[in-house]
Amino acid sequence: MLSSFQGKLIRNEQNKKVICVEGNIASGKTTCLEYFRKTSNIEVLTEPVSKWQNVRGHNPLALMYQNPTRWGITLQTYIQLTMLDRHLSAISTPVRMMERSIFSAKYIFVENLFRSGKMPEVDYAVLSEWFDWITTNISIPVDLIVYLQTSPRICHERLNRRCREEEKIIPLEYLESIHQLYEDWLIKCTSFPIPAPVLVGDHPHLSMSLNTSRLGQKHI
Ligand code: DCP
Repeated sequence: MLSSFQGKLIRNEQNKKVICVEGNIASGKTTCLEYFRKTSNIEVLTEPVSKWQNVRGHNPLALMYQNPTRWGITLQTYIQLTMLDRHLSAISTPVRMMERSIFSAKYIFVENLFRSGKMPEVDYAVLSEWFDWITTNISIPVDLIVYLQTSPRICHERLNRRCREEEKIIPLEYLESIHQLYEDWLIKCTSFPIPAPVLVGDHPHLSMSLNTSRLGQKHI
């Protein structure tokens, strides 16, 4: 249920914790989340990729990969809406784990399209206005970010193995750009605000360290 506090819309779920699992395409987020799906007291929300592949009979995900300059804003506007819907849905258990967030949609994917010259400046400006309005007027609580830090080369191998139709044309360089943006955001803390402490899963060594935003990293 939504209510208002000092003009900002908030969800009344104070005692519930939200964990966002972040990482490159094919970094293993779904596998990680599926592990927790069997655990009671944890609700798991994977990304609504099937919606991005079929909105009223259209496939904006495929269109974006075919022509990012034309369809990037179409896909990212819809992703922003579906992620907001996920963030605001009622939480049924003490802990919610969700795949990615409205923050990485903007700070990683929209940013990548714009910086690589594939998104016109006006599209970037409109998406940024939407994002700023949402995050100014609606409270989107995140308690922890789990970052699956995986080498782009490993992601590329997995991508080729799983053969999702829309993703067949993704080159290694695309995954390297996404990786760099994630590193700048969650490890170097040099690009955008980080909404919660970051737990880093350092693949393939599987060691974990806690990055308390700009306070430095603490090993646990
Ligand atoms: N995508 C995008 N823009 C976003 C979010 C996702 O273009 N803001 C694209 C990237 C992928 C597809 O959507 O082609 C699915 O994204 P994920 O990487 O999140 O899902 P995966 O199933 O690849 O994750 P994993 O293999 O780690 O479970």
